[in-house]
Amino acid sequence: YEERSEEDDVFHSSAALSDSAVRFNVNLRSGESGQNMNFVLKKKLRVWCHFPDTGWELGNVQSLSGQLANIFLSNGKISAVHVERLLPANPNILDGTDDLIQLSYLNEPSVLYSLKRRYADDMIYTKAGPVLVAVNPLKKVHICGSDFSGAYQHKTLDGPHVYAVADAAYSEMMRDGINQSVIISGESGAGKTETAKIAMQYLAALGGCSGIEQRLLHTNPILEAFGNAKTLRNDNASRFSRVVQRAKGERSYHIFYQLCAGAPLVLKDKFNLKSAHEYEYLKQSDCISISEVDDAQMFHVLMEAFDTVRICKEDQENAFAIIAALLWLGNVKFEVIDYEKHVQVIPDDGVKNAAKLMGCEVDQLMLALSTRTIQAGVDSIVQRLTLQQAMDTRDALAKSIYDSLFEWLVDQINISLEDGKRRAGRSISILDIYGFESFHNNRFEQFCINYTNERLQQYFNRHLFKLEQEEYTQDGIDWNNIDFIDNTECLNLFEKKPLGILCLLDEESNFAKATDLTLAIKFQKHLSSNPCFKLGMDGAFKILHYAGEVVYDTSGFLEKNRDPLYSDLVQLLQSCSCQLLRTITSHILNQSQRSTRPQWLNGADSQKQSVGTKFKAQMFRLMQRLENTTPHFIRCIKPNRKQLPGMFDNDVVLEQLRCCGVLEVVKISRSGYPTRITHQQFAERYGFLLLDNIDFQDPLSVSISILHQFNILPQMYQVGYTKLFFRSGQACLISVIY
Ligand code: AD9
Ligand code: MG
Repeated sequence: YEERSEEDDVFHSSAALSDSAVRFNVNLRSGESGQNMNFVLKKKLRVWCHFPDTGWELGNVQSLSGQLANIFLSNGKISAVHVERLLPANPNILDGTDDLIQLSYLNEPSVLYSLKRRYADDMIYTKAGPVLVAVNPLKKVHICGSDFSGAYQHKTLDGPHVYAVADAAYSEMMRDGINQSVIISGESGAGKTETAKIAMQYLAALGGCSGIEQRLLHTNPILEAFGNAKTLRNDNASRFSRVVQRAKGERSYHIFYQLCAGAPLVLKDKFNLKSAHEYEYLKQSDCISISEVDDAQMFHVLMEAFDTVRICKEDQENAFAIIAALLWLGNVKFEVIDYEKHVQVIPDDGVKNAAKLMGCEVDQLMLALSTRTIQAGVDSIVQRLTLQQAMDTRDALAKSIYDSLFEWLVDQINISLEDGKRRAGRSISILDIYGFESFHNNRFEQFCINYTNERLQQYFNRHLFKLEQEEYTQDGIDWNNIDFIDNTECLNLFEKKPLGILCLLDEESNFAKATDLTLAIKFQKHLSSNPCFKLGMDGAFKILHYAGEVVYDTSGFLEKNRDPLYSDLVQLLQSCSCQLLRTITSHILNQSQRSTRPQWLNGADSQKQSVGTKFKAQMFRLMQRLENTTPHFIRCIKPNRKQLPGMFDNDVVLEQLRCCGVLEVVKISRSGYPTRITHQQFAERYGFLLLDNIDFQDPLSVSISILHQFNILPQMYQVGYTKLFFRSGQACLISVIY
């Protein structure tokens, strides 16, 4: 820090109450993002003081004495604080500003304070330059509905809102003829799915009430019943792969409980349906109900949605029958029959009801679940399964059927929405995915979820930091790069060939004798040099994600990645009399005929791509789709970890703001040049306004002359090699010139 020399005396005396000022160049590292802040510290200045125990507190400078400042805190106390623990606060007039780029001082406490102030008044949306920040209210707030959407549509309201984002996407699509996307990100429970629904409501309202829009909205209860589940972080989490197993206190997909609770008597009789407590797949995690959620009522909502979306009654009933079959499948038990722990299926209600609902003979199902046929040349050998193998086989069958059912449902919804017409044209995509998760115990599911979030963060960084700054430097304008947390290294850890986690996992999955331990050893051997990887205890490993460190337990990784479905089962599925089951699983047969799997898995086994590889391919397709759109970003923030309304936990919020680089986004948009136009276009559009009748040859000179003629302040633009770059807000300046 640098003191003004002529005022030395004043500072070093105890004469604290001077009006003098001192310029500080504070580099305060609070957590991840260091904050260089150049400001003049003087009496009465509103400042943020950092206390190690309580965090940031607001106060006013009362006096200065050397490196210490006496601060009159907002709680009435006076405290002597080292100058390095101070940051300038914004004048009250900026309290609750709706765009963070307005803040005179951009630092973490100021951003946090702004969000908190607004949140206290139920203003959950705030702009951070081009990004909309949405803090989850965890209660009903009256800022949505037709009055509000109408007001945004007619531009009588224009404050930050999901409606404004959806409206911008729509207008840009119409204006530029380019596909748009609304990309919603945030941790699990941060409010992505609710936000996506609000965006959909707005777009549906724009389209009117002519049918398809309403049908589109009704797809939500269906997708949520089959795609969402209660987790420890969110009662309605968008999740996957949890049909057969999950952590204590979590639930499987809502549909299972809804069916048990709400199915009409006819269906209950037909499926021999019991209460959810009686099914192993449901009761194993000690959580059957969700407080304040009535599963029976939700089942009725679901049936109504099915009707609205025009899924026919027969398909609905067949889908429910498959759900019931899965519940019974989970109750299939085995008994060990020899010293080698080979098993046979116990012929009880479980297997009988499952077979009946699937439409196959009980004996057939019993055989398929307890044996495997191996092809050895022209001969086939039937091998009995061990207990573990048999249970894995049963679970793989259940997962595979559920997965197929979900895909089929999505297809049906799409077919219904198409109304028999192929709708080609421009589109707005809304992306809502499962959010970043870190539990005490993290497994393959969390690994996949967090990998997805890492990819999405990369997309966010690329668009808001990389591409933006690259364009400045390429066009040769003055620009000091703004740092952001680049997660390329972490993505490399996952995706690098041949030594990234996904490749190594596939390689190990191909060895018959591989175990969780050999996998952990392989990781250690090849990944230790990556700074985002650390080996943990007992086969666990740590990944340093953009959103924090997560410890993963390798147990089950290999099995879940292979997810094998033996051909005995594929054939069984194809011979079932349940038509829907045959339809939805036919793709599994096709896959198994096409694929090339290693020798040891060959023979009669179904040969699918590994789960990790399939997942990565889906991720790449998704990114490719997004690349062809103009993105609009919404960052959802969780105000606390307890899912409680009205509780704004500074640390929890700050951590999320840091991880996703909100402060840096604001910095870039404040000092950056969001509006740009090529010299060519600018000259063509505005050249005729030039008073001097000089016959300029090059568009660059024309552009500069126009700017000079209209006295545009030099700090408002920069002239690049190919384009003019304007500061934020200068788009209107261009139209004023016009
Ligand atoms: V996950 O990654 O799918 O686990 P999301 O999707 O981010 O997660 P979700 O939208 O499901 O979270 O929100 C969690 C809960 O917060 C909801 O069930 C609501 O109870 C609550 N929530 C979220 N957004 C709003 C809102 N705009 N208004 C009221 C909300 N409540
Ligand atoms: Mg969700």
